[in-house]
Amino acid sequence: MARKIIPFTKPRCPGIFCEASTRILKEAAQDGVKTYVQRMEERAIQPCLFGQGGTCCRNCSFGPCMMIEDVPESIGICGATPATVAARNFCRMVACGSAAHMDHGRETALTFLAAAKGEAPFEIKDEKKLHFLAELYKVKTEGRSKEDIAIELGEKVLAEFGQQEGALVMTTRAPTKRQELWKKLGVIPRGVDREVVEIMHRTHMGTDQDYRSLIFQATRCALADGWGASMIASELQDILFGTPVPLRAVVNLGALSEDHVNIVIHGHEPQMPEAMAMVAQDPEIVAAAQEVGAKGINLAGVCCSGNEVLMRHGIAIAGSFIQQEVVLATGAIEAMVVDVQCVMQGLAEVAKCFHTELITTSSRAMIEGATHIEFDHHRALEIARDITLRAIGKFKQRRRVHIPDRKMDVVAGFSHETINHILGGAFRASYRPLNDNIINGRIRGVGAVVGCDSCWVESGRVHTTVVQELIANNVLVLVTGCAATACGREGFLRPEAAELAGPGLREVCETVGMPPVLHMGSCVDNSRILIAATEIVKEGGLGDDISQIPTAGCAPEWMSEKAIAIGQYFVASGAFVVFGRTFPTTGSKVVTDFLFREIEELYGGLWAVESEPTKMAQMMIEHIERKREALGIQEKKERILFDMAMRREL
Ligand code: MSK
Repeated sequence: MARKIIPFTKPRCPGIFCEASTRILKEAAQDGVKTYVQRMEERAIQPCLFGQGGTCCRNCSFGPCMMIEDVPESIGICGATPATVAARNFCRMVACGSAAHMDHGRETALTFLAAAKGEAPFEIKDEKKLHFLAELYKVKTEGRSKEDIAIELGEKVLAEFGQQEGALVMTTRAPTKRQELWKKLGVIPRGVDREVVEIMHRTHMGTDQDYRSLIFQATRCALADGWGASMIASELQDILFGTPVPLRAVVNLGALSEDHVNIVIHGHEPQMPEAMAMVAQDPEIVAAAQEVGAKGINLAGVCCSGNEVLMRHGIAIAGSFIQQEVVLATGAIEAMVVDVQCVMQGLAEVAKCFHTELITTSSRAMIEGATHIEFDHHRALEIARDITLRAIGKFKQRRRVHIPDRKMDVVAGFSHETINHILGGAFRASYRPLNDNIINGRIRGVGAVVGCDSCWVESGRVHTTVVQELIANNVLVLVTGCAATACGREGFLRPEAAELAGPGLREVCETVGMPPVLHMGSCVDNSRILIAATEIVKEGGLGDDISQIPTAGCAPEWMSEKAIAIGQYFVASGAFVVFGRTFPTTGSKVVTDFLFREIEELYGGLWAVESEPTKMAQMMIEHIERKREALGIQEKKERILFDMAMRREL
């Protein structure tokens, strides 16, 4: 049956900044393929303002109760105020976002343990980090094999998920002053899962009704994410799959190959992608691909699965979150293999328009219309092999293929350990040069640009405008997630991008040969930014807490609940965090004022919202300059050029 032609008018959807993606979306529309662009156009109902501002309560069947804060009689039937409802909804977003990272962390710990016991086909790659974590978790290392150490470490880490009392071990990595503050405020997370359960309980009808108390628990939960589950995930993944070091790769649709079997991995947990990467090199598999007329297997990533394998193997990223349907619409994908988070349900319909097999691999994330092949880390390679052979079997069914000639070189994989080495050298790894350059003003500060890309803005442009403004003002930028991919597409992750930086930052980047925008990984790897900030504090000269160092963060195109959890743990760690376009509590001035102002008195960090990217960057720069002023380093010290007379005098 011929498919209906869907116009590509996009009055509501601003589309993607990347011209190649827009072209593919247009072609797909002409072929009757429906993507997020048409779904936006076809939606008869506009976003609900109550829902958007957080003042719609549907936690019991008295409601839904929609509220307007300035109208006195506009409260819930139970008496709940707009502030209570907005805080509850905010809490639930934090709980859901944190839970996603927590389940990711748990899955990683289970794989780690299985690998240590020889029950999964992965091995310990970073022994140094294993020993570091063992010491942190008080696991004896002397005279023990790495597997033995890893088993005890894995068990201790897993126990933290169900822990009821005490404190998560990773929180002890924060600056001492920050830990003391958290202790005083009572927000140190007691266990990973407990904090999510407590939010769900507190937000049940008729339970916690004080917005400050609710946000207190949201903070404890978010810290269990950033300084708990996410950090556990990043660190154990590094031990198992290798700590990233900078490597060259490419990003964007042009990474797909016309003469290879293209398999795209999409989602978040790196176990399946790692197994797929191992199998793709297997000579038998390559021979099987050649038998059907392909040159071999081309593995490419989407979203954070892509970031994970990009920074460990140099495997290309075909697209960010917003490009996931575009990748399929090239007609060049034999299989898209997905696990958890950020996988659009619309993929199933798009895949049906082509020969592509959409394969789900996690029982926690099933999609109607997809093939389900459950991933089991014990049989990781066997399953990866099955999936790859299925993809090979699809190669001859290809019809129209259009791979845009558009890809960009990137240098990715800046773990906080790498920053240590790249700035301090191989033998004297240290954050000292970074701190010194911040103190002398060559680098004004550090900005983090993270998070998703959005359908409500010209996707990618907001990220890159913020980044361009920051680096032009000598702010070193750290990126993760889909923001990193957007920056990669536009060439910001290359050392050559130093040309766009202000003179101070440019000088530093050119001296060490690094880009002014450092790719630090996936969503869980925002925990690497926490560690990098802590290292700056520990190195000295820039205060004794994260709230004092000249830093600011933003998620210009955020869309997921994980972004809210991430933002809240950064704020609770002392950072200034700006979100783009919308913020989920704006229906309540009371709660928004608390998060945008009062919270700074408690944690030294605060939230803000700003849609215009240049203004967003300026807000971050102003915050950075305020911090410099407070530290007494606001003036760039003049470089003294020694003439002969001065040298003689010396
Ligand atoms: S994948 S949470 S769209 S960054 Fe981590 Fe991208 Fe946002 Fe998902």
